[in-house]
Amino acid sequence: MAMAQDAVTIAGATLRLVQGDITDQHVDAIVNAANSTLLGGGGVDGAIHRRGGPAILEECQEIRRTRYPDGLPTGDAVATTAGRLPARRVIHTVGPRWHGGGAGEAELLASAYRSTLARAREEGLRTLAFPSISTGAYGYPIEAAARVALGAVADELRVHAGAFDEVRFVLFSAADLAVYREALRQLS
Ligand code: AR6
Repeated sequence: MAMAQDAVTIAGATLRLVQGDITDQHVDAIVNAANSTLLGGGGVDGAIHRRGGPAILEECQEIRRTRYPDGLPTGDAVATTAGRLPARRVIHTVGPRWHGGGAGEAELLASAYRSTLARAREEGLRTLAFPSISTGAYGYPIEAAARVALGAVADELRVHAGAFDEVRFVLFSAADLAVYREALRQLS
Protein backbone atom coordinates (compact mmCIF):
# COMPACT_ATOMS: atom_id res chain seq x y z
CA MET A 1 0.00 0.00 0.00
CA ALA A 2 1.29 3.45 -0.88
CA MET A 3 1.92 5.46 2.27
CA ALA A 4 1.71 9.21 2.70
CA GLN A 5 5.42 9.83 2.10
CA ASP A 6 5.16 8.04 -1.24
CA ALA A 7 3.31 10.88 -2.94
CA VAL A 8 3.83 14.59 -3.36
CA THR A 9 1.77 17.19 -5.21
CA ILE A 10 3.58 19.34 -7.75
CA ALA A 11 1.67 22.10 -9.55
CA GLY A 12 -1.58 20.18 -9.01
CA ALA A 13 -0.26 16.81 -10.23
CA THR A 14 0.49 13.83 -8.01
CA LEU A 15 3.97 12.31 -8.18
CA ARG A 16 3.65 8.86 -6.62
CA LEU A 17 5.88 5.87 -5.86
CA VAL A 18 4.44 2.35 -5.77
CA GLN A 19 5.89 -1.14 -5.69
CA GLY A 20 4.49 -3.46 -8.35
CA ASP A 21 4.43 -4.71 -11.90
CA ILE A 22 4.07 -2.00 -14.52
CA THR A 23 1.89 -4.22 -16.73
CA ASP A 24 -0.83 -4.17 -14.02
CA GLN A 25 -1.21 -0.39 -14.03
CA HIS A 26 -4.54 1.12 -15.08
CA VAL A 27 -3.27 4.43 -16.45
CA ASP A 28 -3.50 6.39 -19.68
CA ALA A 29 0.04 5.33 -20.63
CA ILE A 30 2.65 2.96 -19.33
CA VAL A 31 6.27 3.59 -20.24
CA ASN A 32 8.55 0.98 -21.72
CA ALA A 33 12.30 0.96 -21.00
CA ALA A 34 13.03 -0.18 -24.54
CA ASN A 35 16.16 -0.31 -26.70
CA SER A 36 16.81 1.50 -29.97
CA THR A 37 15.62 -1.42 -32.11
CA LEU A 38 12.08 -1.19 -30.62
CA LEU A 39 11.87 -4.90 -31.37
CA GLY A 40 11.67 -6.16 -27.81
CA GLY A 41 14.01 -7.47 -25.14
CA GLY A 42 14.03 -8.61 -21.52
CA GLY A 43 13.02 -6.85 -18.30
CA VAL A 44 10.14 -4.38 -18.52
CA ASP A 45 10.25 -4.53 -22.32
CA GLY A 46 9.72 -8.29 -22.37
CA ALA A 47 6.91 -8.09 -19.81
CA ILE A 48 5.07 -5.36 -21.77
CA HIS A 49 5.24 -7.22 -25.09
CA ARG A 50 4.24 -10.54 -23.49
CA ARG A 51 1.20 -9.15 -21.75
CA GLY A 52 0.25 -6.59 -24.39
CA GLY A 53 0.36 -9.06 -27.28
CA PRO A 54 1.61 -8.81 -30.88
CA ALA A 55 -0.14 -5.54 -31.81
CA ILE A 56 2.55 -3.57 -29.96
CA LEU A 57 5.43 -5.21 -31.84
CA GLU A 58 3.63 -4.77 -35.16
CA GLU A 59 3.31 -1.05 -34.56
CA CYS A 60 6.94 -0.81 -33.43
CA GLN A 61 8.04 -2.52 -36.65
CA GLU A 62 5.98 -0.02 -38.65
CA ILE A 63 7.54 2.90 -36.75
CA ARG A 64 11.00 1.52 -37.53
CA ARG A 65 10.16 1.18 -41.22
CA THR A 66 8.58 4.59 -41.64
CA ARG A 67 10.18 6.93 -39.10
CA TYR A 68 13.27 5.44 -37.50
CA PRO A 69 15.02 3.08 -39.94
CA ASP A 70 18.23 3.43 -37.89
CA GLY A 71 16.47 2.92 -34.56
CA LEU A 72 15.03 5.24 -31.92
CA PRO A 73 17.85 7.42 -30.55
CA THR A 74 18.70 7.21 -26.84
CA GLY A 75 16.70 9.82 -24.95
CA ASP A 76 13.84 9.89 -27.46
CA ALA A 77 10.31 8.39 -27.17
CA VAL A 78 7.43 7.12 -29.34
CA ALA A 79 3.87 6.06 -28.50
CA THR A 80 2.03 2.93 -29.68
CA THR A 81 -1.10 1.00 -28.89
CA ALA A 82 -1.10 -0.78 -25.53
CA GLY A 83 -2.64 -3.91 -27.08
CA ARG A 84 -4.23 -6.02 -24.34
CA LEU A 85 -2.65 -4.08 -21.47
CA PRO A 86 -4.97 -2.20 -19.10
CA ALA A 87 -3.62 1.14 -20.38
CA ARG A 88 -4.54 3.21 -23.43
CA ARG A 89 -1.02 3.65 -24.80
CA VAL A 90 2.55 2.47 -24.34
CA ILE A 91 5.27 5.10 -24.66
CA HIS A 92 8.58 3.49 -25.58
CA THR A 93 11.73 5.32 -24.60
CA VAL A 94 15.42 4.43 -24.63
CA GLY A 95 17.53 5.20 -21.59
CA PRO A 96 21.33 5.27 -21.69
CA ARG A 97 23.61 2.37 -20.91
CA TRP A 98 25.82 3.19 -17.92
CA HIS A 99 29.43 3.80 -18.98
CA GLY A 100 30.71 5.21 -15.68
CA GLY A 101 28.86 8.53 -15.64
CA GLY A 102 31.15 10.61 -17.87
CA ALA A 103 29.39 9.87 -21.16
CA GLY A 104 26.39 12.17 -20.74
CA GLU A 105 24.31 9.49 -19.05
CA ALA A 106 22.45 11.84 -16.68
CA GLU A 107 21.38 14.19 -19.49
CA LEU A 108 20.31 11.27 -21.70
CA LEU A 109 18.31 9.74 -18.85
CA ALA A 110 16.59 13.06 -18.10
CA SER A 111 15.88 13.37 -21.84
CA ALA A 112 14.18 9.95 -21.88
CA TYR A 113 11.79 11.13 -19.13
CA ARG A 114 11.19 14.54 -20.77
CA SER A 115 10.59 13.05 -24.24
CA THR A 116 8.11 10.56 -22.80
CA LEU A 117 6.17 13.34 -21.08
CA ALA A 118 6.20 15.34 -24.32
CA ARG A 119 4.62 12.41 -26.24
CA ALA A 120 2.02 12.08 -23.46
CA ARG A 121 1.14 15.77 -23.65
CA GLU A 122 0.75 15.58 -27.43
CA GLU A 123 -1.89 12.88 -26.97
CA GLY A 124 -3.56 14.31 -23.86
CA LEU A 125 -2.49 11.32 -21.72
CA ARG A 126 -2.84 12.55 -18.14
CA THR A 127 -1.91 9.54 -15.97
CA LEU A 128 1.41 7.77 -16.54
CA ALA A 129 3.35 4.88 -15.03
CA PHE A 130 7.15 4.84 -15.40
CA PRO A 131 9.52 2.00 -14.60
CA SER A 132 13.01 2.77 -13.30
CA ILE A 133 14.56 3.36 -16.72
CA SER A 134 18.15 2.15 -17.30
CA THR A 135 18.64 0.60 -13.83
CA GLY A 136 18.26 -3.03 -14.95
CA ALA A 137 20.08 -4.41 -17.98
CA TYR A 138 21.58 -0.98 -18.73
CA GLY A 139 23.38 -0.86 -15.37
CA TYR A 140 22.69 2.73 -14.27
CA PRO A 141 23.25 2.93 -10.48
CA ILE A 142 19.77 3.26 -9.05
CA GLU A 143 20.54 5.94 -6.42
CA ALA A 144 21.81 8.30 -9.12
CA ALA A 145 19.09 7.29 -11.58
CA ALA A 146 16.33 7.94 -9.02
CA ARG A 147 17.56 11.52 -8.45
CA VAL A 148 17.67 12.20 -12.19
CA ALA A 149 14.27 10.57 -12.80
CA LEU A 150 12.39 12.38 -10.03
CA GLY A 151 14.16 15.67 -10.73
CA ALA A 152 13.33 15.58 -14.44
CA VAL A 153 9.68 14.63 -13.87
CA ALA A 154 9.21 17.23 -11.10
CA ASP A 155 10.65 19.95 -13.38
CA GLU A 156 8.31 18.96 -16.22
CA LEU A 157 5.27 18.94 -13.93
CA ARG A 158 6.11 22.49 -12.89
CA VAL A 159 6.79 23.73 -16.43
CA HIS A 160 3.65 22.08 -17.84
CA ALA A 161 1.28 22.73 -14.94
CA GLY A 162 -2.20 21.36 -15.69
CA ALA A 163 -1.03 18.80 -18.26
CA PHE A 164 -0.96 15.76 -15.94
CA ASP A 165 -3.05 14.30 -13.13
CA GLU A 166 -0.62 11.64 -11.90
CA VAL A 167 2.86 10.40 -12.73
CA ARG A 168 3.60 7.16 -10.95
CA PHE A 169 6.90 5.32 -10.62
CA VAL A 170 6.33 1.57 -10.42
CA LEU A 171 9.28 -0.04 -8.68
CA PHE A 172 9.66 -3.78 -9.02
CA SER A 173 11.28 -4.48 -5.65
CA ALA A 174 10.97 -3.15 -2.11
CA ALA A 175 14.67 -2.24 -2.24
CA ASP A 176 14.15 -0.13 -5.38
CA LEU A 177 11.12 1.55 -3.80
CA ALA A 178 13.24 2.46 -0.75
CA VAL A 179 15.85 4.10 -2.98
CA TYR A 180 13.22 6.16 -4.81
CA ARG A 181 11.60 7.07 -1.49
CA GLU A 182 14.88 8.53 -0.27
CA ALA A 183 15.34 10.45 -3.54
CA LEU A 184 11.79 11.82 -3.23
CA ARG A 185 12.48 12.90 0.35
CA GLN A 186 15.56 14.83 -0.82
CA LEU A 187 13.56 16.43 -3.64
CA SER A 188 10.81 17.80 -1.42
N1 AR6 B 1 7.40 -3.89 -13.81
C1 AR6 B 1 8.15 -2.89 -13.25
N2 AR6 B 1 9.48 -2.89 -13.23
C2 AR6 B 1 10.12 -3.93 -13.80
C3 AR6 B 1 9.42 -5.01 -14.43
C4 AR6 B 1 7.99 -4.96 -14.41
N3 AR6 B 1 7.24 -5.91 -14.96
N4 AR6 B 1 10.35 -5.88 -14.92
C5 AR6 B 1 11.56 -5.38 -14.61
N5 AR6 B 1 11.43 -4.21 -13.93
P1 AR6 B 1 15.22 -3.17 -17.52
P2 AR6 B 1 16.87 -1.01 -18.70
C6 AR6 B 1 12.48 -3.29 -13.42
O1 AR6 B 1 16.35 -4.12 -17.63
O2 AR6 B 1 17.85 -1.09 -17.59
C7 AR6 B 1 15.60 -4.69 -22.11
O3 AR6 B 1 16.10 -5.89 -22.60
C8 AR6 B 1 13.86 -3.84 -13.24
O4 AR6 B 1 13.95 -4.51 -12.00
O5 AR6 B 1 13.87 -3.62 -17.90
O6 AR6 B 1 16.39 0.36 -19.15
C9 AR6 B 1 15.35 -3.66 -23.21
O7 AR6 B 1 14.96 -4.27 -24.41
C10 AR6 B 1 14.69 -2.55 -13.26
O8 AR6 B 1 14.66 -1.93 -11.98
O9 AR6 B 1 15.50 -1.82 -18.40
C11 AR6 B 1 16.69 -3.00 -23.33
O10 AR6 B 1 17.56 -3.75 -24.18
C12 AR6 B 1 13.95 -1.65 -14.21
O11 AR6 B 1 12.67 -2.27 -14.38
C13 AR6 B 1 17.23 -3.02 -21.92
O12 AR6 B 1 16.57 -4.08 -21.26
C14 AR6 B 1 14.59 -1.46 -15.57
O13 AR6 B 1 15.22 -2.67 -16.01
C15 AR6 B 1 16.90 -1.74 -21.19
O14 AR6 B 1 17.51 -1.78 -19.92
